[in-house]
Amino acid sequence: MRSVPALLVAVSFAPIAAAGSFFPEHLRARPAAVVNPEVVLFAPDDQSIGLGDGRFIYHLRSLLMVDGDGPDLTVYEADFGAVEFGLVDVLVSLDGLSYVSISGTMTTGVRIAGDSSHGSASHRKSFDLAGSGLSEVRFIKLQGLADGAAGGTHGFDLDAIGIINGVVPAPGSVLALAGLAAMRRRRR
Ligand SMILES: [Ca+2]
Ligand SMILES: [Ca+2]
Repeated sequence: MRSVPALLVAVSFAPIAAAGSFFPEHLRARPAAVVNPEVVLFAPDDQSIGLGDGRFIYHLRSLLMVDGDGPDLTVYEADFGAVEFGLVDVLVSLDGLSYVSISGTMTTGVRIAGDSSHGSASHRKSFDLAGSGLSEVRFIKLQGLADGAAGGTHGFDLDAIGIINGVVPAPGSVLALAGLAAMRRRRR
C-alpha cells in the first residue's frame, strides 16, 4: 500500500485586526426611562441625555479598547450649558462583571475623526486605561452622580463616547478568511 505524503500547511492564527478609533454602536444597559438610547451612540451630534443618577453601559462586542499611547477614551458632553464632568464616573471592564473607575485619569479631550460637530473643547475629556490594571476592555460604564432620574438635562449631559485606541477587524479580513477556506477545499 502506498503511503500518502503528508502535506504540512503552516497557517498563522495571529489576530487579524488593526488598531483604530471608533464610536461605539451598542449598549448593554441604559436607564429604564430612556426611550431613545441611540442618542448616546455613534459620533457626537448635539443630541444628548441627562444621566441624573442613572447609567449607560456601552458594549464593544467583538471590538476592544486597549491601553495605547496617551488617553484611550474621549467622553463628549453636550456642548452647551455647564461643564459637568464632576457628575459622571467613567468605569471600564473586560468581563462585564467587575468595573474599575478611570475618572482619575481625566485630561484634555482628544479629538477623534468624525467628531467635528462637537464644538466646545471644554465639554469633552479624555481618559486613560493606564493604571486601571486592565490592558484591554470591552465594556464602558458612565455612571451619573447627580440626584434624580436620567432624562432631559439632569446632571451630566451625555452626547457620545469615542474609542481612541481600539482594536478593530482589519478591512478585508473576512475576505482573507473566505479565501483561506476556499484554498483548503481545493487541496482536498
Ligand atoms: Ca493609554
Ligand atoms: Ca449624541
